[in-house]
Amino acid sequence: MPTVLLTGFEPFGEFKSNPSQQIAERLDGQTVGEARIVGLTLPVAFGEDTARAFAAIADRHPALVLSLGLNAGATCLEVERFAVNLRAEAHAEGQTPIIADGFAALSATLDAERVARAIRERAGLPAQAHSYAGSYLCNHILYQTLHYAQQWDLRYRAGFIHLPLSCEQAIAEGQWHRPSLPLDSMVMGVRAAIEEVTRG
Ligand code: PCA
Repeated sequence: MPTVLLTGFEPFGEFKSNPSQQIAERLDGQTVGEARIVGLTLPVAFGEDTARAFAAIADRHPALVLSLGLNAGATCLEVERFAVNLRAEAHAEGQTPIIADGFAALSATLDAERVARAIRERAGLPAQAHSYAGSYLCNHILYQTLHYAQQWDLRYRAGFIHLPLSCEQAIAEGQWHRPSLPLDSMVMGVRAAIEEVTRG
């Protein structure tokens, strides 16, 4: 049975929770379609995220590394097409390359359009393919997992889904003026995404 490494992030910035962490924890140990899920929470810190993710990749040999993160303000699930070779610290000016002499952008090794359609049609949730994952930790983990696979000739696929706030979080954290989706629904959306990528 193939393994899917499903990563989420710890809370960061103004947020006290992160739906990506909650979903990775919720699906940890479960079977989705034909795949066994290993859920992993990553720190929102450049270098610490990859240290933890690379150790899990070496240990678990996943067929798919699907990373999740929060994009407060997103109106739907955003399946990222690209990661760019740029990183910006929170509240700092300027951007630097993630990998010196690395490709300017790497394409997620899943079909973002197909995954977004599967989330809409099978989970009944709004989702769209999206250009790229920004220049903070979410972009960093996607770029790094794609680069690591290339560098070591590993055969896993890698992708990223940005999530809106959960409704529960929006209410608990005074964020009700921003768009949100129920956490249970987003769990179904992520399950649909995993099924779509891992089925034959
Ligand atoms: N979202 C941030 C980092 C962690 C997270 O959940 C991002 O979009 O980069």
